[in-house]
Amino acid sequence: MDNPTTQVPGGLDVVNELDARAREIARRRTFAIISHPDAGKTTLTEKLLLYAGAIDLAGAVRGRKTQRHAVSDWMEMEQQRGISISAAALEFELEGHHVTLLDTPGHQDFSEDTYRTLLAVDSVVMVLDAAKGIEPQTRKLFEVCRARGLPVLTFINKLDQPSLDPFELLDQIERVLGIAAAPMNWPLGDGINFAGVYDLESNAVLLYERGARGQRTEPVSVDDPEHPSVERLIGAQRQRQLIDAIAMISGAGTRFDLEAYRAERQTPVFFGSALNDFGVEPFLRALLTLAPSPAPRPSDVGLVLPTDPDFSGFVFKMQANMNPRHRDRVAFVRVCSGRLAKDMSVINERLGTTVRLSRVYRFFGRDRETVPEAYPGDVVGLVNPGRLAIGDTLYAGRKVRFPPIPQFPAERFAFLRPADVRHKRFDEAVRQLEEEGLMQVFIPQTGLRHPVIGVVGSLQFDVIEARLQSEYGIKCVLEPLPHVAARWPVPESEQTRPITLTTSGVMPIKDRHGRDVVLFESAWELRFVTEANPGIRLLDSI
Ligand SMILES: Nc1nc2c(ncn2[C@@H]2O[C@H](COP(=O)(O)OP(=O)(O)OP(=O)(O)O)[C@@H](O)[C@H]2O)c(=O)[nH]1
Ligand SMILES: [Mg+2]
Repeated sequence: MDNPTTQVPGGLDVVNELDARAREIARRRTFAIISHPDAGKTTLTEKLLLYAGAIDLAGAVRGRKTQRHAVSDWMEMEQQRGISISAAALEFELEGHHVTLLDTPGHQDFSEDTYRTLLAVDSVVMVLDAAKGIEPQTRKLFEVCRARGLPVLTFINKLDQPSLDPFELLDQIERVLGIAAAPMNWPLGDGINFAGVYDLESNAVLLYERGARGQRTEPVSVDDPEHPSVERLIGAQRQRQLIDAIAMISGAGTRFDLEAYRAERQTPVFFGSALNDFGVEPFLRALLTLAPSPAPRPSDVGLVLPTDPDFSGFVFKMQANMNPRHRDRVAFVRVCSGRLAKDMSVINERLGTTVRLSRVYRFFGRDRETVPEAYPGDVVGLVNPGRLAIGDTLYAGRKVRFPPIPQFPAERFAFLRPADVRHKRFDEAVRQLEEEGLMQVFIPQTGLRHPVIGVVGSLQFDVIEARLQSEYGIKCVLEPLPHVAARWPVPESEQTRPITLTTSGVMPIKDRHGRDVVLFESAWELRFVTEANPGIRLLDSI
C-alpha cells in the first residue's frame, strides 16, 4: 500500500489519529460475567473492582440493612432479595487497560437482559460453583456464547466449601459444554481443607489463609511441585495429590493455548473463592492479558472493524430511573467503530433522524459521569428522550445497520391496573418499562381496556410491581391470566380472509402499534387456530 499520508486529506494528522485510536482499541477489554444463579458473579465482580482499586470496600450481595451493597446490584429489589435482576455496567482503568465489565443476572426469568448484554461484549467470564459444576442456566448461556463466537474464561468459585473433584469439574466442562478445559491453577484441597492453589504456569503456591479476607497474599514461587519447600507449605498429603494431579494433566489433560482460547476451542480454568478474595487477583491479571480486545462486528454492509474511521454503535439496553437524582431513561450503547465525541451528531438508522450527543456517560453501577469521548469496546449511556430503542444502530459517515435484537416471546400474561384508577403517570410508567424490554404490552379492545402485559418469567411480574411502586409511586394490581402465548396473525396474501377464532381459550387483542395479536391459553388452542387458518401465519414476534 502507498504511504497513507500522501493519500488522505489531512496528511499526518489523520495517521496520528488512526494510531491513537488503534492504541485505545488495543487496550480495551469488554466482557460479561455469566452463570447459573448464585454461582457468585456479583461477588466476583465486586472483588474484581476491589482489586482494580475501583472501590475501597467490597459490598455484600445479601447484607444487613446497614451494610454496603455490591455496586452492580444497585436496584432496590436486587438488594432486598440478594439476586441480580438487571445487567450492570462497570468501567474502570487498570494497568493501562480500559475495562468494561457487565455483571449479568443468572435467573432465567431475566435471561433476555443477559442475552442482550452478550451482544455487547467481546468475551465472557463463566463462573461455576465448585460444589455444583455445570448447572442448566450456565449451559444455556454458554450455548449463546458459542453461537456468538465469544471466548470464555472460567472461574470455579467457592473452593472454601466442600467441592466436586477438580477433575470431575473439568470433565463436566468438556462433556456437557463440549469445550476443552485447560487448568491454569490447581486447587489444594477444598472446604475446610482448602489450602490454596498451585499456579501451573509459573510454579507458585498461593496460600489461602482463613480469615485473611482483603489482605493480599503473595504467591510463593517454587522450583517444582516435588520440591521439599512445597511440602513445608501445604503438607505431605496435599503435595502427593498435587504431584499426581500434575502428572495426569501433563499426560492426558488440556494445556493452555492462547490461540485455542481465542478461537473458542478451549476455556482456561481458574480455581478460587470470590467471597474470600482468593484467586481473584491472578484471575484479573489473566483477564487483562488473555481476553481479546474489541472484535469486528457483522452488519448489513459486511464486517465493521473497530478501526474503521466512522463512528458506529448500537443500543443493547435501556434502563429508566437508575439514579433517584436523575429520573431519566438511559440507552446503553456499545461502540463498535470510530470515535464517539461529546456534541457529535449521529444518525439513528431506524428513524433516519439526527441525534446530538450533548451528554455521553460512562457507568459504574448506578453512578455515572460524563466522558468527552469513547472508543470501540466502550459501553456508554445516552440519556434517551424517547427516540432511542433497543436494537437501534447509531452511525456517523458510512451508513450501517447492525443485526436486530430479537425479543423473547412472552409466556405469561396478566392484566395490569393501578390500584388508584385515576393515576395520571400510569400510562407513561408502563410505556417506559415496556421500552426497557421488561415486558410486552397489549391493549384489549373491549371492557375497561387495562393493559395486558406479557413476560417470559413470573419473577418479572414482581419486578414490574416493585418498580412501579418504588420508581413511579404507583401501587398496582396484577391479575394473572391463563394465557401462555401471543401471536401476530399475518396473512400470506391480500386475498386471505380475516382470521377466524372459533374456539374458546383465545383472546383477540392489539399491540401498542394497533396491530392484531391473539393470546392463547395453551398450545392446543394455538394449534387449532393455526390449522383453521391455513393462509395466515402466526408470528411469535414482529
Ligand atoms: N462460601 C462462599 N460463598 C460465596 C462465594 N462467592 C459467593 N458466595 C455467596 O454465594 C451467594 C450468591 O452470590 P452472588 O454473587 O449473588 O451470585 P450471582 O451469581 O451474582 O447470583 P445472581 O446474580 O442472582 O445470578 C452469596 O450469598 C455469596 O455471598 C465463595 O467464594 N464462597
Ligand atoms: Mg448477581
